[in-house]
Amino acid sequence: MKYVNKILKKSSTRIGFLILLASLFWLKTILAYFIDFKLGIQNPFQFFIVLINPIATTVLLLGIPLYFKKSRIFYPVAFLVDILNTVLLYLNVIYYREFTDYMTVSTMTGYSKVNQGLSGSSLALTNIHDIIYWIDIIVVIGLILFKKIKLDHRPLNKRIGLAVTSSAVLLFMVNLSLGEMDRPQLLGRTFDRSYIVKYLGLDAFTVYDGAKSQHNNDLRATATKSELTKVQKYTNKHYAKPNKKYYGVAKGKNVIVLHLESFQQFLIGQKINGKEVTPFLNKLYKSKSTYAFRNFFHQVGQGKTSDAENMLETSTFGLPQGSLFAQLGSDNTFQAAPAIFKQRAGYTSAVFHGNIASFWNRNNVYKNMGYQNFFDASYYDTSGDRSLGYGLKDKLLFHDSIKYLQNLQQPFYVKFLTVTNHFPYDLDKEDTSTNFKTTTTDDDVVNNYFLTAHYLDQSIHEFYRYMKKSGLLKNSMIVLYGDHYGISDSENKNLAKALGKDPSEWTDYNDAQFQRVPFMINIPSRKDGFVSNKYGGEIDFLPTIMHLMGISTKRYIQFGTDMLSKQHDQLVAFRNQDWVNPQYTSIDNNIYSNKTGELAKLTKQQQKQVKKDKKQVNQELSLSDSLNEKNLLRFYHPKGFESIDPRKYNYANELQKAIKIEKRLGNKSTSLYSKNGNKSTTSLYKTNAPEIHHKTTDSNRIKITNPDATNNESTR
Ligand code: GP9
Ligand code: MN
Repeated sequence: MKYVNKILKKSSTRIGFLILLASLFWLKTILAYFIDFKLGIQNPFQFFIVLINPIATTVLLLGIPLYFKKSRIFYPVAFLVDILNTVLLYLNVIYYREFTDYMTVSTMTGYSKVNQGLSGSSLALTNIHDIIYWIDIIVVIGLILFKKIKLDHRPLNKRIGLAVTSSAVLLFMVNLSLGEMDRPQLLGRTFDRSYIVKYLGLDAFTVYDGAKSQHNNDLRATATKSELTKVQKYTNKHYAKPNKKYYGVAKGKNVIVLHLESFQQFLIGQKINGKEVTPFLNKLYKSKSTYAFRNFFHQVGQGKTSDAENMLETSTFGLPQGSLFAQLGSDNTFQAAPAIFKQRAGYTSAVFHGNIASFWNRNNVYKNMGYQNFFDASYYDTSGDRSLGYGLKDKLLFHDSIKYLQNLQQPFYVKFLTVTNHFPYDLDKEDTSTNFKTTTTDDDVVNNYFLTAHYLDQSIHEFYRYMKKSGLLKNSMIVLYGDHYGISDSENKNLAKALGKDPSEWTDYNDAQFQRVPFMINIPSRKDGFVSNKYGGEIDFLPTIMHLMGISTKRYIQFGTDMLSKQHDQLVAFRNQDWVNPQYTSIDNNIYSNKTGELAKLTKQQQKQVKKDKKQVNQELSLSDSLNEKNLLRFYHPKGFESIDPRKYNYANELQKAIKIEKRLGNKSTSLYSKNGNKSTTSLYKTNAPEIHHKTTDSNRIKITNPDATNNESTR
């Protein structure tokens, strides 16, 4: 009681009153963090950041009333700020219950295409404990009415306001640096909204998001159709017509994209201690049913996986900074693979990924792209040792996906996003195979990379065995690709050592050459496979695949060209404006000869060609940026393309929905399940994943959703 009286007395001064409001607001924010939101706190340091992150912005906001001398204004302003801030917190609590995500400014203002935000039905999401968000305000008002807290009418010195504001700013800077320490490039890359809330708090997230969407809106508002014409002029001229020999050879087949996380081309055929790192993929690479490319480059920027996905689905580039998925993906108009395949050839589409849906904003982007199904971490058991840093282990991802895959109508376009071969390449001992020993260099990243790549190879092999047994293989085209480098430039010298090369001779040129990733198109029904020397990159993926499927690309805006076409353009642009072509590699405008690996001595004629290439690289990157940043595709209506209404997409209860479709179609259903005489095919799947056979729930294990991204996140 004495203590309470003391607080009440202190609260009867203006500063004391603000401290009371601020402490109560801090307390309820923390309660929201732990009761309603899932921030995925991974270590004590993150716990500490979460505890302090509401302070700076609360002090900043509750410092505003200090600028008002008169108590008549001071107290109402203080309440207003506190109430508005509580409204923001509470709306997010309700929104989170429905969408497992935080409210963006465009959702609040009703601008968002993906979802309308809160509706009447959201009221159903209120909870009895929600009273904690409001009770403090009610109690404080009561205490004032009953004169337990007295109003302080003495005028305030304005300098106090300034002092409080500046301390809040300083505090925020400290908070931000702590966040960046744990999560480099936190704001630059915006992996996931939940990260910004975790490190900087809800207020900071809202302001940051508001500023970004204002910027996007400004850019879009200035957009004109003539800018679209410019883009179109370029892509029309650049179009490469299909090669008759390959056009439509995979018509009507399922398209199964296997995303090989952080997988570089040098792994193909690589032996360590006399053993192949990826024996199965090596076989596939050389198979007579595979069209493989040895000079295929990743072209991602800071958006890494999401940039690769964007290029694959749309044949437009990622952004010069940050991730297109995260920055524009919620509202942009896409004319992407799943929508095109559905509309032109009746394909069902699905993504299988054992990480949380909000990572890289996939939950929103996929809807705008027209993905019909998204099986994210919530569809899998990711507990205990079943998952690592970025989610469900690959062997389990494939194994546990069959029960969903088999109910989808064929032909389907599906994508499996693997995660185990991801920096820092952690793998549990139980998942390492006894007959493959990795290198023993001083660099554990390099040593472990071979182990996780080996594991990924086994996962793919198991999935292939299932595809063969279930009959899926012969009706499918399987496309495998590596999304980006796994070993960063800063570690390439250590890699060189592991590969028996001299690290002292390693140059920028070698770094660039190591940006090769696999691109293999395996069509088991074909016997005319090859390994091509043609140069290309991720931007070329979609036109190549479409032509194989027998779908013309002519009417779409795409920056890549079909790698099987005789007119294919072999100039490969990197996102930082470096480039390669079959003769040269340009790094920071230094031109290297691919023959010698040395700086090239160019004739006048060659100089002219190089200049032309450089111009084209800049042109295509900037046209792609203008297309995406200004959302120009909303003005473009290719023949027969029905625009996507993302609100019609919902990724809950996918299996039930698929079964309903099966039932409706009856004996016309083309799912694997129906084709198998309405019997499950899951028993055909054989995996040696130890996690299947035992159950462990070690709560100290790394939980998914909070990958520890440290030094490997630099981009080219
Ligand atoms: C996360 C996974 C990894 O879901 O796709 O993304 P990355 O860090 O490679 O961009
Ligand atoms: Mn990746």
